[in-house]
Amino acid sequence: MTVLTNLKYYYLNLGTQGRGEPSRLLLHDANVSFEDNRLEFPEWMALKSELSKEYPAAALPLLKTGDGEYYGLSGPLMRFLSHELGYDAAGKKETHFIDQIADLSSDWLQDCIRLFFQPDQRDFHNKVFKPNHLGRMESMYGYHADGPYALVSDTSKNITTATATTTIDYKENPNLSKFVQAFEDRKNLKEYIAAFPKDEQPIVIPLE
Ligand SMILES: N[C@@H](CCC(=O)N[C@@H](CS)C(=O)NCC(=O)O)C(=O)O
Repeated sequence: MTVLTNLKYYYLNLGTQGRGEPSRLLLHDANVSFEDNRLEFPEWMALKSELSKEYPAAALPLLKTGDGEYYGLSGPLMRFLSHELGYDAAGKKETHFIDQIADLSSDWLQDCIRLFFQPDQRDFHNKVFKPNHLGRMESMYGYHADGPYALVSDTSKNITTATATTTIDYKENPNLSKFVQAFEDRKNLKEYIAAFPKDEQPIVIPLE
């Protein structure tokens, strides 16, 4: 078991948007303290060239543990942390179900991230991609009808879904609504989520 002490977490300075927030939420949920480094792009480029040997994946998010090891990329890092923190699903079938949600969440996030670079595509995104992603999640979170969590009982891998960069119409998506409410009420997350900025604007990254 890796000792999760003296943790240094790295992601771009994108507020709650992008791929950085799920692991932050997981660490907060587990009450694990960490140094939260929100990097400007040039800072990341400097770190990236410094780490080229130790961390060939060379992308964020990234966690450095107290023993000097690097663990990165949103899905693999969530799986690693979930395992180390004892949040794993109980069996193969449950693990597979959660993995499917993680995969769909990643697709959703990627479509949202594309909008950082192509904000003019937002109408198309809202009309075509967003309903598709919402429909998939609504179906996954409705499968175990006793919800509110993906597997009924709570497990951290729900966290990826909770932070997809979008707004949700809760009337149209009752299963997701139930999940988000339960998630936001979690003991160690309540205060943290309540302090999220209320006026966060969609990220726009101009192409050089
Ligand atoms: N599939 C990876 C994607 C990683 C990725 O592309 N991260 C972006 C930030 S969201 C990044 O590091 N961009 C800067 C770079 O590639 O140097 C994940 O889910 O973490």
